[in-house]
Amino acid sequence: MIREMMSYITKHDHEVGAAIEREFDRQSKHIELIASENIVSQAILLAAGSILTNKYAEGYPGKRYYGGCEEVDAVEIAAIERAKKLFGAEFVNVQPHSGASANYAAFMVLTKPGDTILGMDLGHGGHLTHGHPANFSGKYYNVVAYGVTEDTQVIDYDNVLKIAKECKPKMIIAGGSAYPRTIDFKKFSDIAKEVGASLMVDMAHICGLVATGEHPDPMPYADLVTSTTHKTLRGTRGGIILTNNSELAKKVNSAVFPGTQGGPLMHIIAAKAIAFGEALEPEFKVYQRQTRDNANALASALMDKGFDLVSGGTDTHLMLVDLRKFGITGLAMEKNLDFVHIATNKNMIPNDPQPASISSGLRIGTPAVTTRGFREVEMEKLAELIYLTATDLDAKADYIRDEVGKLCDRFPLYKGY
Ligand code: DSN
Repeated sequence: MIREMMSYITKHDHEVGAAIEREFDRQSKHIELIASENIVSQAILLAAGSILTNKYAEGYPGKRYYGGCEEVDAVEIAAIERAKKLFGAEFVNVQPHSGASANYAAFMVLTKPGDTILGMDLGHGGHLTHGHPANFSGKYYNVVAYGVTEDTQVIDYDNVLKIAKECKPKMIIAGGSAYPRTIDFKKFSDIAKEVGASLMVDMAHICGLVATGEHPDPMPYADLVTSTTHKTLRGTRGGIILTNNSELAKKVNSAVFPGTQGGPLMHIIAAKAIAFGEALEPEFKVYQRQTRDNANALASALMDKGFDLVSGGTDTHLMLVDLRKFGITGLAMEKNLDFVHIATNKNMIPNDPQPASISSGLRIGTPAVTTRGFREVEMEKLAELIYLTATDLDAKADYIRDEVGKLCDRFPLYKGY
């Protein structure tokens, strides 16, 4: 099916189709360790490429600004009901185009421009939309940041409380994009209550783990929870907002449409509905457990090879390698791994002496390789290949590429495509 779709596109538009075919080849023959990426099912791919892209449906099910919305209503209702069940949420908005769009709408609900917000520093594992100066969140808000401790490199909740008491934020944000440890949402909620702030949780990275109980659930504690749908959740690229508060739910709907978006992407909402359906299957829990077990195995194997990991390990699907001991930057390591067909990304470590464009860290995650079928024994092999890349690339590049090729052949991207 995928092969036929690609050759159809190439016949119709060679420039674009050939690029898609080359990208399919890259994904098939390279090992994907970028913590925020995954591999969706063929049903999700087909729904995302379906004729629902033809439809305008501004508004919400039963209250649209266009005719002919009966079937897209059915699709959006399915997505909402499945997401409610999956996350134990009373209200879900499935229209945000992305995690950043979901966060933008959540900010509109819980804050006004000029308010003080307290989020995790990007350099300590936070996210661009949690107050970075180059993002809307940093431009329109008075941003105060918390980080991790100097020694244990985990969130110090007493310090978060101290900062919150000093800056009296309107909203506190919990969650990040490179924090490898469990987040205590109850502690964040207690802090928010103590200083009279709202609590927004961005669970984009850990969404799949939360859905299956592999990470504590933010729903009982947060005013609003935002997420992407394409990371550990293994769905199409997109965003969602969840809440158990009916008043906030109405405001969320207005903030998404017409507040920050126009017509929803109904083909993407259909693909999200399928992803939520897949995540409700028992197999998904096994997958999330294995993703964590693999991360744990890879973290241990890397530490055995002498690598330092920020916070000394992981509780989730990702880890952050501090490369300084090996005398190589994050940028150089990312490029060297790419050269041997392993995809990762450079990442700042806490108090990084390097600028973000170079970085001293490498972020590694196991969602995509676990989807392909990799298990603990393959994590040992990956640790060996990463170690050789860091220490002996010139002599070992051919060996590493061969080993990557063998793994990719044993665990195909799509079976019987
Ligand atoms: N860019 C995403 C990540 O890689 O974590 C976060 O939005």
